[in-house]
Amino acid sequence: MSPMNENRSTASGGADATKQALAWSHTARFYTTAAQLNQLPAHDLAEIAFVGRSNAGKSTAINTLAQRRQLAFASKTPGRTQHINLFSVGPKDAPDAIWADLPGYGYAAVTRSAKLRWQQVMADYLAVRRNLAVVVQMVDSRHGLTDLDKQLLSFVAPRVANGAVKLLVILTKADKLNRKESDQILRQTQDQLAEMATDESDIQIALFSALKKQGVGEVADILRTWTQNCRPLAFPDEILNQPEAEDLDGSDEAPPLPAP
Ligand SMILES: Nc1nc2c(ncn2[C@@H]2O[C@H](COP(=O)(O)OP(=O)(O)O)[C@@H](O)[C@H]2O)c(=O)[nH]1
Ligand SMILES: [Mg+2]
Repeated sequence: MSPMNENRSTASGGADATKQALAWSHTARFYTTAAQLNQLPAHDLAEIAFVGRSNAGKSTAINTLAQRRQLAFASKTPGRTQHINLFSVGPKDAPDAIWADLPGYGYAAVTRSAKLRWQQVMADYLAVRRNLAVVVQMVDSRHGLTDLDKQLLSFVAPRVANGAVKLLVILTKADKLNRKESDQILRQTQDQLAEMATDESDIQIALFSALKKQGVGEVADILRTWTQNCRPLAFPDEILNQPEAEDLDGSDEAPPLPAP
């Protein structure tokens, strides 16, 4: 774990906390899927959004965190999934968080119009989804933050700066790096994210390997701790008073959805 700001809440740490955090993340189960923002269900839970370039290892990381083989579909054809998939986490009768798996980005074969649509969906979601409490950005540790990753971060930067949204950057596939390379990418990413840091912000970076099960407990612990701590922060007045994202197709009726 690599906190950007020492005086903010960090994961609780310790073997017991890690065990509890992994038990918590293991409860993740499919909730619903939405083709567009206006289909996302209204709920009162903190939402943790997983974002990343296609092929960054997002689906694999979500499955590894949940300790489930196929919770998030690890696609062999990157760029195909444009839906937002929601998972509920916590006790069956009283979930305490929603994980949102957002569409991967940066797949070369996607058309320009599809790219523009993606940009609009992501910008709307990250800027105004009122439940959004945490953004988890998956970044391939061999490449570090790309221009597209930085563009995506810019959509949510104001809410990270005022502390309404916490940011965890996961450097994936860490098994592909040696110690020196890991240290280097960690430091480089830290320097880049320092530009977003304020007194209110909560930004962390974790090295992660699904293959070696590195960073799994640590990430689960950070997310669980943030879920427990961030609820009042997730709903500051200015966010509550903001309208939900613009409808993309003109209809404002969301279809009825099953309970989480
Ligand atoms: N070596 C290694 N490969 C990984 C790891 N995580 C994912 N991958 C591979 O990276 C590719 C993309 O993974 P996927 O989860 O589908 O990426 P997504 O497009 O971001 O959802 C797949 O071939 C995975 O097997 C990891 O921790 N280590
Ligand atoms: Mg995927």
